[in-house]
Amino acid sequence: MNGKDEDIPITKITDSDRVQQLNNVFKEEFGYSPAFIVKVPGRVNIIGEHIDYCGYPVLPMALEQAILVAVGLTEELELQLRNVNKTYCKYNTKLNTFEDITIQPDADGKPFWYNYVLCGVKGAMEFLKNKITNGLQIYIDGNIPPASGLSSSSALVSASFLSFLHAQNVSLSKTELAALCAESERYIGTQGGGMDQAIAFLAEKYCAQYITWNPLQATPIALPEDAVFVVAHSLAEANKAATNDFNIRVMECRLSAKILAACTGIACDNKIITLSQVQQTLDNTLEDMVRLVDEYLPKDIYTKDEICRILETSEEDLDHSILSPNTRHLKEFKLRQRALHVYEEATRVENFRKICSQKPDDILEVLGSLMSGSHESLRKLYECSHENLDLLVDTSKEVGVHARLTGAGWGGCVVALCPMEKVDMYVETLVNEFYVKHCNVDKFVID
Ligand code: ADP
Ligand code: NG1
Ligand code: MG
Repeated sequence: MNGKDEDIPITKITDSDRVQQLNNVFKEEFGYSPAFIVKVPGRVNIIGEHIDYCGYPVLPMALEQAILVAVGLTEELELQLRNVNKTYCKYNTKLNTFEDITIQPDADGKPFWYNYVLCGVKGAMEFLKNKITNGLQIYIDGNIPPASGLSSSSALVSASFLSFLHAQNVSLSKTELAALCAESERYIGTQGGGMDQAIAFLAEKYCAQYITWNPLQATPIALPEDAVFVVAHSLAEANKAATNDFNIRVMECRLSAKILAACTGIACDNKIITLSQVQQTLDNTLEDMVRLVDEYLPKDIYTKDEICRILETSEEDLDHSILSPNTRHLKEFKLRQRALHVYEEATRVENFRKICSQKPDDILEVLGSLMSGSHESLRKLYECSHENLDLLVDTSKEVGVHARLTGAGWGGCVVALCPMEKVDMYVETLVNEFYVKHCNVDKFVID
């Protein structure tokens, strides 16, 4: 922790301070102490971006920053929400059935903060088939930077789901919780994979997790001891449910999978919607899949008409069997670029994992190059970067540090792999060359 302005005393707020404060504000508001407190961490994804929803493994690790939820039980079947951060308004609602819980954004299409809590509650009530015995009074304290690719949304959804379930005296395994929370978060409108909820429940201290799907599994990966993973904010926020950018990418991947399946002779009545299902069905390597993308998806842009022709389907069918409500109006899609990113990023994840266990002498350089490759692909093929993210990555490169955007992108954070002995120099460079020069920031808290 450093402070540029030496006069400002900066004290780190510990978890137990936060719990104490939360207990106090809960008691002030509701007149009694909470029955229990739930904590769910944010995460940084080391590598494997925008491939979880295509069925490919990812490599995230949990952060210290977390959502804390203090819960009290009521006989009345109602939900009362309060937030330590007063920019997040109070919210109360009756709890009837999960079907009654509507999750609507504001007039500008941006979700209300409490919609994420409602996702968790709706999902839990659906799982419980509306058989609930307690209402909840909830006080929330979060310190994961919101809308920054560090999974504040999933920590909030997952903490709400878990709080609700525990309040009804129901328990589930961690993998069941992760899968149900991933489904619940889709009520917000984004068709995400399950990475954020998986790491929220399956993280372990001091390692990343290699997360695989069907069945959901997490394998701890020890990262090099002389590496420091620095997370730096681009100072641009991006709420994923407020635009259709995220869902467009998910749909483009689904459409590419459908076309690759059709062109390689996989039966038309198949249920294939992910690029990994195509690979598995063909029993191909990832390299083979890159070649198939070149062969069968040669164009930069595909029109909806063209896609319908290739898939021998109607626009109506495409709209309802593949596309999400907020992407049905689109007339053009980028398929080659997105599929290429997915297969190559999946390859980078495999290589990253291999290198972590082989531990070659130049391990930091090799892992770093994979992270740089990931960013280039996200910038050029997936088009989900942001000028500030690119600037952070380029600034890092100038001092020999590899960095990449982490999370969905369009803003948020980068994660950099920095050799331990370079950390002070690296952080100072980011402060001077990015935050001061480009963002006019002159006060810092570096955690
Ligand atoms: P992220 O990359 O952080 O997951 P999302 O766009 O998916 O970003 O979700 C961010 C949204 O989650 C915020 O705009 C806010 O509505 C909600 N959120 C995050 N943290 C909190 C918090 N501490 N309290 C209330 N709402 C929060
Ligand atoms: P963020 O940026 O934290 O909201 C999203 C998705 C992940 C994953 C990443 C990109 C959700 C809840 N999260 O994360 O599943 O696809 O983008 O790798 O949809
Ligand atoms: Mg999110």
